[in-house]
Amino acid sequence: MKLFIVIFFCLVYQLKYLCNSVEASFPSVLINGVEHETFPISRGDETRILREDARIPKTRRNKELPPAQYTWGGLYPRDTATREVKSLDGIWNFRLSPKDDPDKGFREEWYSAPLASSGDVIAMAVPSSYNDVTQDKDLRDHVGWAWYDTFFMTPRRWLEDGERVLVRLGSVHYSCVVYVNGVAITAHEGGHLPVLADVTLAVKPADQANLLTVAVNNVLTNETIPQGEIQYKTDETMYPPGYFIQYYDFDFFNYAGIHRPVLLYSTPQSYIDDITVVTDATGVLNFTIDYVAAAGVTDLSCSVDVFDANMSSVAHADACQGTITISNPQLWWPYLMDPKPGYLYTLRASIKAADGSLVDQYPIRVGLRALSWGATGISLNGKPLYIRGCGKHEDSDIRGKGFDPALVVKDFSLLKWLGANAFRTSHYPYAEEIMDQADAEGIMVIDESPAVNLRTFDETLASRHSEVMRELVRRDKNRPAVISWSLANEPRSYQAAATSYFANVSASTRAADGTRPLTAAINAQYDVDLAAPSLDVIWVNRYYSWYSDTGHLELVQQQVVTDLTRWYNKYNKPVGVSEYGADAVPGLHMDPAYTWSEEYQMQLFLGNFAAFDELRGSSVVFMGEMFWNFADFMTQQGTGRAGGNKKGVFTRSRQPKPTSFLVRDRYLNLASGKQSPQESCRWFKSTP
Ligand code: BDP
Repeated sequence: MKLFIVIFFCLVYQLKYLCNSVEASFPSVLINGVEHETFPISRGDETRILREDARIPKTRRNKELPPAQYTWGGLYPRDTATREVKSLDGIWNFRLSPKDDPDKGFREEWYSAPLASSGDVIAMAVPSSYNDVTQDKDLRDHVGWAWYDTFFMTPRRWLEDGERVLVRLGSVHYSCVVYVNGVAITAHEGGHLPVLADVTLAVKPADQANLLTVAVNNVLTNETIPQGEIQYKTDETMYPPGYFIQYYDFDFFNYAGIHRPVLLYSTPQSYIDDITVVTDATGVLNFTIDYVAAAGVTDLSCSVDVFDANMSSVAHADACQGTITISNPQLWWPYLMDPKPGYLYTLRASIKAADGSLVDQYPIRVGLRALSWGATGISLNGKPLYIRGCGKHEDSDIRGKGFDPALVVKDFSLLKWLGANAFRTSHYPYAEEIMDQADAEGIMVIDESPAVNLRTFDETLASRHSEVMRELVRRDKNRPAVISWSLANEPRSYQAAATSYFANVSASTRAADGTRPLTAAINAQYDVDLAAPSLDVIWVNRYYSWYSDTGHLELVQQQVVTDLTRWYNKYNKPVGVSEYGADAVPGLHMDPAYTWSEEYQMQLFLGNFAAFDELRGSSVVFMGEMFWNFADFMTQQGTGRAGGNKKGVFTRSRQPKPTSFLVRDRYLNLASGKQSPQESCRWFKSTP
């Protein structure tokens, strides 16, 4: 009874709290030619807005910026015969703009001189999220603008040779303005995808240092992807004046900052802008080289050389677009599907001047493989695929979402230890360095957009979403590991507007790349979801015995089988489970299994395994299983989260929970086909 009363009061309190939070609506501003809700900085009833010229200072208004820079991060910077790369990673200077005065840095022009000259700075690691690197709660929970700066030198030979000079930030979350020597060079919206700034005209002579300033804003609104909302707490009896929070309902911490490497690099004035490769499983490789010719340059020509893994030349063509055939092709195979998984050729594209001299050269790694899908499932090189994988996060202690090569190596090592052949980039595009590793290790990727937990659907959001998909496709289109584009995770796809929304985003994504099936990780029920008709294959997130029928592990098998069979019968498209799982606090043991214990997590996995085996033996085209999650990860604070989400089969520091051994046993058996997966794990099942 006491408990009941407590719960009742909690509910009443919660309702009141929700009613107090109003969704303010703000005038919009133009950022990069796109209308945006402005960042609210005061109470809902006396809203001030960031002026357009506060975002993009007068010195360089957005209308002067070349539009291509907003959507194309360019080819990944690599050292080649014609290009050079310098890392700008390290420890930069950093300052937050006060939460209640977010435009201070713009008003006071913090970008016009070193940050240290306009106030106090702290040291900040780049790349890293800024949230967890100090003991400061305000920094961890900051909402609004943060400022970074550092100095760089431009190598003399780049300037003497008249090279283009570029700065590329692998990802900045969420939106940013990049300045060099006080001039706003570019702005980008959206974390998880690269930001490219052509700084050729802004850099100083080689013997003078250049100031690179990056202003970063982590605010999410209903028009950003992912969505969020600034909520004002207007009851001044309960909240200080002007109090607001950043609301978001996705289940991972909204880490912010410069998350991926920052690279300074050069290219010639005429340069290779993009390369597109489409292969099959017979050694045929179609290629297109897009280049940009410098003013006045007319007669450039292209050639392509293909090298095997030992860098021996295996094919050559003189064309900007065409087909080459590689004899005795070594195909790209996923891990445990071939003794040499992840075999990569190198395709080196060159552009040459009329006299035959080399102008620009750029290599990409290419895997020869053919992907097909249809009513019977997904096949690679003519062999049916069964996906054994998981959802992941870019997440670790201290760094948050900051790129860390040691973590990448560890995670691939663990994925292979598990016997996994795939992961989904839940819930946003991962670093290119991670994707490179997936290509090289033969780990397939379902490449997901940042559209996590979409709450509303309209044309503005659909066009932004399509733009993000085009950016993602352009970045990852040549990767053999990418076997599918995931448009979204758990959209509210039961809303009527979801039908045209997903038809629209699917059509534009298919137009960008028709060589991979489209999907989404759906949590709506099969009879109300409106996204699936626009998808090629259907993945669903299902938490039986965790978020529904909690504690009733005996129901898992039946419920998963019933649910997936319904989806399949309705659409006759391949179906799979993209998420299932249970939180387990490392070291918490309770037998018989009880929620949050390691035993409960294990039993829940076993129930799902049994369901998957039943589905595999049925008429359902069941394409695979992906547990949630690879490792424990940080979330926003909440009563349902104990120091973050604990659904990892590894801890956040990548140590195994017992469930990881069950997965390993199953995945290795599935891969080898030696022992039926039903037979494996028998020793653990509570009912013999
Ligand atoms: C799913 C979400 C995922 C969450 C997971 C959970 O897709 O982001 O972390 O639930 O609750 O619905 O653990």
